[in-house]
Amino acid sequence: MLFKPALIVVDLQEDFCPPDGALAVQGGRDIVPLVNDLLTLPFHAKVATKDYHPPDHISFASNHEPPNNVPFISVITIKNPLNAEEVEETRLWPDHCVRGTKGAELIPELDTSKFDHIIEKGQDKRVEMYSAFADPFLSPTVSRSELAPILHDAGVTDVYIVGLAADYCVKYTAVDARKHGFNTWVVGDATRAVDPSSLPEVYKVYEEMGIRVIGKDDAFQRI
Ligand code: VGL
Ligand code: ZN
Repeated sequence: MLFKPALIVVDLQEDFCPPDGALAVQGGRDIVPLVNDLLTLPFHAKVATKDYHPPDHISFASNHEPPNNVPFISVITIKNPLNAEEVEETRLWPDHCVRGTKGAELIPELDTSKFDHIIEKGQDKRVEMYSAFADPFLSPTVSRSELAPILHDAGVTDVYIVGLAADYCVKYTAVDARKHGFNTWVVGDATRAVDPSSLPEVYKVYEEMGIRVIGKDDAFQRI
C-alpha cells in the first residue's frame, strides 16, 4: 500500500504561547520538543501554518461594538461576503497574529529549517479561517490556502497534525484534511487546547469522521 505521510504543524506562533502571547494557550510552548522530534522523521512533506491577520480582521473583538465584543466570550453571526444567505457563528478574540508583528512569528525554539512550506492563513479580513485549507463558508468558499494543492501534488496519502490550538485551528484543519480525502491523524500529545474541557466533544467529532487521535509513541512507530 502506498503511504506518503505529511506533517502539518499548526500555528506554533508567539501569540498562542505563554508567557506573553495575546491568545496564549496553556502549555503551548511545552509541545515544541516533541514537535521538533517529529520533524526529524521522514515525512514526505513538512508544512507549518501561521495565523496571519490584518489589523482590521473580523475575529478581533476590538473591531466590534459593545456589548457583544468581549474577547473569548462573545460569539457573533457573520455573513458570507459573497452570499448573504450563508451565515456562520464565530467567536471573538483579542487582537492576535497581526501580520508583520512579533506575535505572528513562529516561536524560535521550533526547528523551522525542516519545513518545505509555510502557509499563511486568515489574511482575508472578512472571514475567520481556523482551517489551514479554507474559511468555513461553502457556497461559495471565500478564501483558500495553497495547502490542498501542495499535498495533492506531492501525492500525500496521510496527514499528521500537531500544534495549536487543539480545539480551534488543529480541529478545523483535521476536519478539512479528512474532507479532502486524506487519512488524518492528530498526535494528541503534541497539541494543547484553549479550553481543555471541550476536548471530549472535539474527539467525538473526530470519531464520527474517521480522524484518529494517537499518542507520540504510535506516531514514531508509524513514520
Ligand atoms: C486560533 C483562535 C483564533 C488557532 C486562531 O490557531 O487555534 N484560535 N485564531
Ligand atoms: Zn486567528
